[in-house]
Amino acid sequence: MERTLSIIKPDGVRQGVIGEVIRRFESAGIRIAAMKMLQLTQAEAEGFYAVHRERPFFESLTRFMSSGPIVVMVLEGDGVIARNREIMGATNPKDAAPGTIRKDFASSVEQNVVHGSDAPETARTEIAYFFSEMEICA
Ligand code: IDP
Repeated sequence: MERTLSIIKPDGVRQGVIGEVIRRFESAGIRIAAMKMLQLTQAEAEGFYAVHRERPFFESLTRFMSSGPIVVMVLEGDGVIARNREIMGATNPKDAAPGTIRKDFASSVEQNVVHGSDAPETARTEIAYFFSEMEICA
């Protein structure tokens, strides 16, 4: 069974769409195997997004990601990495398909409500960034 890391970003929490985002995952038959709410420091956000450190938006992105509480979840299901990214929609809400979370709730390419791992190896690293194996429910 595949696992992926999902984050409801600070803009999603501020908009009050935690429940709506979770509803979309559960309606798609995706199981939530772990969940918690926390606020990242900027250093922790930089650690999480380390692959983007050379990008021009890195400073702004990590400031945004540490600007308020987030909800982090481990999602589980067959092909959940790709299915989660379909439910999320394209990074830029302007390019996101109708009915996706980003199309419906994102305000910009940066403030785009949700994060989802993009591949099995990234999923493993990202899950381990937030959860110990004991915190993940079988
Ligand atoms: P993804 O979240 O759809 O996988 P990535 O390209 O991995 O997209 O980018 C990570 C995050 O960085 C995005 O979700 C978004 O918040 C932010 N980001 C990506 N591209 C830009 C940009 O051009 N300007 C500002 N922020 C960006």
